[in-house]
Amino acid sequence: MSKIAFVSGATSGIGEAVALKLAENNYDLIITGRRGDRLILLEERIRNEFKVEVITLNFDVRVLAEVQKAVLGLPESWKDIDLLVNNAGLAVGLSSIQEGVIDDWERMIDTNIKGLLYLSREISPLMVKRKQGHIINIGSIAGKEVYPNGNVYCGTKHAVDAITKGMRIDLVHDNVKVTGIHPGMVDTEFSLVRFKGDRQKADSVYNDLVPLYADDIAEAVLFCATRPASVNINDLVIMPTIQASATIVHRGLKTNSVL
Ligand code: NDP
Ligand code: 8X3
Repeated sequence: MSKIAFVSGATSGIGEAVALKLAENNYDLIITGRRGDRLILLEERIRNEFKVEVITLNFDVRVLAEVQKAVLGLPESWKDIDLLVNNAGLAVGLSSIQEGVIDDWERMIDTNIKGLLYLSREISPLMVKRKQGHIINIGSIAGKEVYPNGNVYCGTKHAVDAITKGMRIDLVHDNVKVTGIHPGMVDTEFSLVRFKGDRQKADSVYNDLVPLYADDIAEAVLFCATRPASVNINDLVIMPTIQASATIVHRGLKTNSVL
């Protein structure tokens, strides 16, 4: 029987790559996000390329009632979720604390912390009931270090790191694994979202370097999800080779690009 994975934020970037990777490896999938048109396209692609079942759930992780309705409304057999990948998240803006935009802060806190909590609150009891399951939280190097003007985004990802550790303690007696994966720079729509659609600014983040690609993180998710029952990967920090820390990046010609 196929395992069931629930992937939040599957409409682009890391979440989309994770969904495709898991489908390729025979997981049935629940894919979620706000952009319904993209969910439908991904659903079609997965159905065409892989012989697995797919359900799409179109909701905003910031809205508790929507999260509850989405999970509660799943067909009973789909509630046996084996793997939850808490991936939906974003950075909005890059400014000092004294010039910060309150609405940007709220979007990050509501999505990265509260959204992850809402989904975990709804899905972890289903795992506890079955005494099996695995939650993988996508944190960030920004949850391990802090960088200039990253204040609130870094705060939300530090919270994800702490919540991940707390979840592991709470769920250990019920045989539910909890893993944190913390990437450095990944070339996705992340910077386009952070810079509010400014393509030039977003592209400049990945200029002259070889970043991580979403598929690199998807590989790591698959690795963590497929360890033996007796093994859990607690924490993974994954960086592009050219990035030594949140702020130290070697920029040079893109000689290794796989694109
Ligand atoms: P993308 O912008 O490509 O993808 C973000 C995903 O999150 C989209 O599918 C988006 O879907 C979803 N999402 C955002 N807000 C909401 C919301 N309110 N409700 C539901 N879904 C939402 O970025 P990445 O793939 O890079 O980001 C994925 C995760 O990886 C994030 O948690 C990010 O913080 C983390 N990360 C990214 C890094 C990077 O360098 N790219 C590095 C380290 C961590 P939609 O808009 O359709 O709702
Ligand atoms: C995304 C990576 O370095 O922009 O989490 O914070 S970074």
